[in-house]
Formats: sequence, structure tokens, C-alpha cells
Amino acid sequence: MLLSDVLRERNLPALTDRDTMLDILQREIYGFLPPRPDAVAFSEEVTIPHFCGGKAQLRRVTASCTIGDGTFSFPFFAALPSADKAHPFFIHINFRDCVPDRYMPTEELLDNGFAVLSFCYKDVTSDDGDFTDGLAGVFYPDGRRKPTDAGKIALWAWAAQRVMDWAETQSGALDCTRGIVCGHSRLGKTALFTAATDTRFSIAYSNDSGCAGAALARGSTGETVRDISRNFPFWFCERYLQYAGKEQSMPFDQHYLLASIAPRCVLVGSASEDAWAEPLSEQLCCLAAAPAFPNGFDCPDRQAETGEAFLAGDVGYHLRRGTHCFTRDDWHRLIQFAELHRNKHA
Ligand code: GTR
Repeated sequence: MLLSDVLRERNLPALTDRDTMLDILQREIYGFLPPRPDAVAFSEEVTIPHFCGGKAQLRRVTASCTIGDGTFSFPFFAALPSADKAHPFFIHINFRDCVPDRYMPTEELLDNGFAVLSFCYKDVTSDDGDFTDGLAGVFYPDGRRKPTDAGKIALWAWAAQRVMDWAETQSGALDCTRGIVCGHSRLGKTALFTAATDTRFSIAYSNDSGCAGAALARGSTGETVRDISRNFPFWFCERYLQYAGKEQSMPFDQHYLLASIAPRCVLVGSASEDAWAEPLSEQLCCLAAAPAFPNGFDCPDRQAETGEAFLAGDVGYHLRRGTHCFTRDDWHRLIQFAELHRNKHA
């Protein structure tokens, strides 16, 4: 089975320019990213001065954002290596606020020369239909949205961009030409949207993000637009819900999301037993987005075998053995990809 033949049968809308794709993605799927805050201030405390036996310092930072007459604060953590130089770094949008965490082997990431910034998405706004909670309540005081207003994914992405604002104030310790945003599953969708809408990120990594993330909707045998819009309508803008069961009429598909990250780099990770996120539709999405990137997708014209990784192009893909999870193997692929593409955008 040739990958290119399968892709042709999916009958996707053609790629277009980034501004147009971003406009469509925001209007039709995620809602428009809210504007930057009028001001953002940071306060920090060192929570563990000799983290991992002195390899790093662990700080808890609070970002306080002024938005019109309102304010919104949320915490994040920064594990900063002790070595006196500017490090590449991950901004990991996480399910929990633990450092380390079962999805985040912090010490190992430090050992590979990366700083690790992370926050818990629920500290930004709840993962449900309550739009009065947290950041949502600042933008929508009565909890009601217009059809193209931001859903929860766009609000979590907005917060990841505030962590990047802080990183830019740390020029001695962090190399902002090498900021990487990453996340798993719903937070993989969020990582892709974060980098698509903010060119400061040099790499985005989506792990098992699936439907409305890195998987094409047309022809998917995993989660469908109907499934996701029934179970998680609040992740999206209201207009997305009209496409349940009508994938063929969507004026976009998920390759627009990957292509909006170009000319920067994006890595997509799938897991062999994760049929819900659907590895084949994720790999096909990489192939469909490739023309937007200077160094495309360096992949043979066939489906990946379990354990394979195609990391040489600006779009990378890997297929890990196992189930839906953000594992050390996934992080190793991401580190490999980041090292290969380290001098691209400096
Ligand atoms: C599932 C959802 C997926 C994925 C996953 C997760 O229930 O259907 O789209 O986002 O949750 O985030 O763990």
C-alpha cells in the first residue's frame, strides 16, 4: 500500500497560505485565540534550590495577566539547569502540576541539556463546559461564547504562550530560538495549536493527539468529529460541531494545523495500539502538510512499522509500540528530533 495513493483517496482541500489556514482553523475548529494580555507580570519562588542533586533549580512562577479590567493568574514550574549558559527548553502542557511527573521524566530531560517548563492545564481553566472558570471567566464573564470564540484548547494554548513570555525574560538561562512546545492527547492538540498561532516556538510535538490534532478527519478509522464534538464540545468553538458526520464538507482538514507551523518544525508521535488516535491518519497528515515546509517529510511511501521514526525532514513522525501514553521513548524521539534540527531557526 503506497501512502501517497491512500492520501489521494482522502480527497483533502489543498493547502493555502498560512494566514488563510489560521483564519479557517480558528473560525471553524478552535475559535479565535484571544489577544495578548495588556500586561503580564511574573513572580517567582525557588521551591527546590538543589533539584536532582544540584543539577538544576526548581522554581514556581506565577504569571499575572492584566486583561482589560480583569486579571488572571496561573502558576507554572521551571526546572533550570545549573550550567551557566542558555539552554533549549520544553514547554510541556501537562495534565498535572507534578515535577517530575509520569508523563515528564524531568531529570532525564535535564541530563540531555534541556530546561523543562510545565504547567497543569486545569490551573488555566477547567476541562469542561464551564466558561466562567479561570481564564475563560475573564474573557466570558457571563460564561457565554459567540460561535467563533475560543474553546478550551485555545485558552490552554494562550497560557502556554504566556510561559513563552516568561522564557523571553530569562535570556541567560534559556535559548529562545530553541523553545519546544509539547503535550499528549488533548494537550497534543493544544501544543500544535500553540505553535501554529505563535511563531516563537521552534518545534511543536504532538503525542497521540488524534482527532482535531495530528490525525486527518477524512477517512479516519479512529475518533470522529461526531465522537469528539459529542463528548468534548467545549474544547472547540461552536462552529466545529456542525461538521459531525460531515467531514467531507469541511473547508479544511488537520494538515492545515501542521502546515501553519511551517517553516518551523513539527514532530508527530503515534502509538501502535492507539487506534482511537489512529496512527495511519496521523502519518498521512504529515505527508499532506509536507509541501508547506522547506524540507518536507522525509518518509518512504508506505505506512511506518512499529518502532520506526522519520526525523530528517521539517515534519517528523514516529510510531512507538504500545498504548495511549506519553512515555520516555516518546521523549527520546523528541530529543533526537530537536538535536537534528537544532540550528534551523537560530
Ligand atoms: C479522549 C479523546 C481524545 C483524546 C483523549 C485525551 O477521550 O477522545 O480526543 O484527546 O481523550 O486527551 O486523553
